[in-house]
Order: sequence, then C-alpha cells, then structure tokens
Amino acid sequence: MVQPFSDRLKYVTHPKAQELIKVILRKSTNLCLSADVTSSQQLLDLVEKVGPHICLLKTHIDIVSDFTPDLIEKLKKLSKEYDFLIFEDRKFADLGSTVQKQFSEGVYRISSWSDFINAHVVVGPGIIKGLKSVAQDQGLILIAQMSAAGNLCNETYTQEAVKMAENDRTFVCGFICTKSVSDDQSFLNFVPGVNISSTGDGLGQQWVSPSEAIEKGADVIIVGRGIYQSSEPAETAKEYKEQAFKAYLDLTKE
Ligand code: S5P
Repeated sequence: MVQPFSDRLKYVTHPKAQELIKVILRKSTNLCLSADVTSSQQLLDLVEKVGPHICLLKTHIDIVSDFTPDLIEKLKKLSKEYDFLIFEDRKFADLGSTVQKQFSEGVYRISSWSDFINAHVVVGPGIIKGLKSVAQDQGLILIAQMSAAGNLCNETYTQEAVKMAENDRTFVCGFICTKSVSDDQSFLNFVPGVNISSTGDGLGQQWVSPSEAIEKGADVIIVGRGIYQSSEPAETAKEYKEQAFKAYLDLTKE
C-alpha cells in the first residue's frame, strides 16, 4: 500500500530523502529531469526552463563536453532558485577502494556537490562501504532493477539489493527500479524509463507512461528525452509533472 508523501516523512530516515519529500510537497511535483545534454549552455538553458517543475535534477556530468567547475556553481545556484535537489547518475560499479576515488577525486569531485548518487550492487556491499567513507551528506540509491530490455537484474539480484539497503539505512535511501521492490516505506523508488509518446528507442530502453510508472510503485519518475527533446521543454515537463502527481494522489487517496 502506497502512503501519501506527508505520511512517508514518518518512515523515511535519511536526511536527503526527507529533504526531497519536503520539496515534492512544497512544489507538488515528483518529477526528476534527466538532463542528458552534452554542453554546459544546453544544460543550463534546460534547467532554467524546467527547474520550476521538478523536485530533482539528474545529471550525467561526464557527458558534458565543455565541463568546468563553474558549471556546478551555476547548477547549485539554480537548484536554490528553483528549489530542487541534484542526483549525479554516476552508477558506481567498482571496488570500495576505487569508488572512493571516483566519488571524491578526479575532475568532477562528485562528493562535493551532489545530493544523491547511485551504485550497482553487482560488486557486493564493499561498494557501499567505500562510497560511505568519503560521502559528505549524500543519499545513496541502489540500482535494484534496470529499464533496459534483456538486463540481468533478476529477482534474486533485486532482493540482494534490497538486503544491502536494509543493512545500511544511514546511507542508502532508495532504489532505481521499474516497480516497487520492497514494502519498506523508508526507501524511495526512483523509476526511469518514462515517456508519454514512445515505448522504446531502438537501443534497449523501454518506456512506460507516468501513470503506469506510479501505479507500479514509483515515488519519483525520471524523464529524459521525453522532456529535453521536446520543442517546449517547460510545457512538456509541466505535463509529465501533472500526470505523475495526479496518479500519485489518486493512488494514495483514502
Ligand atoms: O535502468 C535505468 C537506470 C537509469 S538511472 N534506466 C535508465 O534509463 N536510467 C537513466 O535514466 C538513463 O541513464 C538516462 O539518463 C535516463 C533515462 O533517459 P530517457 O531519455 O530514456 O528518459
């Protein structure tokens, strides 16, 4: 049974997840924009337009060809102005000792600016320990399922991901999944693979509608091309926001 966001605040313990729910309630949106564009200006222009409609901005910072640390400062400023959090979709997937460096060092210094990060669980719990050892105040999202056709996250894999999350509630705050993977109301479900006008991209991605994603257990829907490839990204984001939030309200209504 899905609980209203206001009730979820009683169960969700991670401070970043609590912060996210408060943003969702303040702005009446559970939409995350996946801003997969490849130049700083495109990214800033997109966020300027879509910022008012989202609770969360998801970045792939390593696809921005002209990245400089100044971009992060500008994104942080926009996140304050428009009231959203930032999730760097780095999908860490290596040994604890390697991810420590990937998370905190290198060009991107992800630990210095992200609110949320994610990781694959194929490596085992050492990855969680490694990331946690250099985290500042981030929430970790474990990839329990994937939206791509033919992916290898079977039920056993998914349940192992859930167990790893249960073993570290001070750091893990939710899952990337295609449907609800746990009855535990303290974890948030972030569901990618959402698009209103198409069901696939010919490269394995599988899309469902915002309401289907919510009915399957999404707390937050993640939308990329559906928004940034639109000729009117702000209008389109508003449409996704309204469809997803209405579906959530319908589902949680007494
Ligand atoms: O299983 C997944 C996990 C993720 S994080 N499937 C996904 O599509 N993603 C990400 O969500 C993917 O890397 C991309 O950034 C976004 C989906 O973009 P869209 O254009 O397909 O909506």
